[in-house]
Amino acid sequence: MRVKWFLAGLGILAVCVAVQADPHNSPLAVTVPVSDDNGANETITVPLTLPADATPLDMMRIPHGSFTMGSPTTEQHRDSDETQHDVTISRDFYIGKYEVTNAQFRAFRSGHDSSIYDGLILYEDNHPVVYVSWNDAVAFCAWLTAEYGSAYPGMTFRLPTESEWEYACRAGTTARCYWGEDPNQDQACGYANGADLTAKGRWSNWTVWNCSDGFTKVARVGKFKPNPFGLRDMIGNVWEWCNDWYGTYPSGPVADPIGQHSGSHRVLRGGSWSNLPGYCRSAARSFGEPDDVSYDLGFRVVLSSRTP
Ligand SMILES: [Ca+2]
Ligand SMILES: [Ca+2]
Repeated sequence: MRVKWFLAGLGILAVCVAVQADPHNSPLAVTVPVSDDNGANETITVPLTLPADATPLDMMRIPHGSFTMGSPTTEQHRDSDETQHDVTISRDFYIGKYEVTNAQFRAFRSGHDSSIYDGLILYEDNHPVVYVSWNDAVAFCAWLTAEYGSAYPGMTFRLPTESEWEYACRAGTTARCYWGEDPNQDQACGYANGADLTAKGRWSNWTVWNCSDGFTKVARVGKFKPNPFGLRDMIGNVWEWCNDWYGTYPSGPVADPIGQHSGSHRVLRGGSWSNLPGYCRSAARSFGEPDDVSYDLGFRVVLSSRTP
């Protein structure tokens, strides 16, 4: 099922139907704790066997804390599923500095092909991997844990929860995007690869930002300025699968939420190079079925002592 991640050129939203189960707000299971009072900005590199010049699988330590998830009702391009609520992330965790790349994913599944879009190749080593389903992303995380997990006792690789993703994306910011409100959509191009004037040069009917980011299609990961945590491409480039089933947010404060108990669609975050600019926001939500694949759906991984 195609959902909210369609081309900038369509200019309309599909009707989204998702199972709306009761919110599940109970604390997560705890395994071996991570020190919670230091180590912020620490980076570890998972020692994948990669081609020369391939971007490493760097993981950045994100300090625990609290934030307001969702968007205010006044936010430009807001959707109704972004109800604001306070979230506590109670433990530090690591998250990929970059989106998972083709080379990294091919260390797991050597034949993976991220294909082409309108004649433009998407399969370079340092392009973000695409044409990966939620199931594929979960399989990659399980493989990482099996192959490399012994180096990180008590922790496993997995997809971020939706709240971890937004906490990491915002990095303490509260505006529409981590570079600011950007009401005229002319500041984004240094920070994110979105649908921009470069892309409009090829697809003239697209709705785009009022700036040129230099990339018609996916960019190699890490080409844009980081957010305040040092993470790249959280907004834009490719949508990122999260662990959660999609559903309605809780209305009150929660700690370490993990989304719905069950559902039919998994959460996608961050917007993409081909998306309507309104989806390239910290609070914007989308979703897809667990076996959906597309030219702009990818992911990044978390290393954590918590198991959602
Ligand atoms: Ca672009
Ligand atoms: Ca992204």
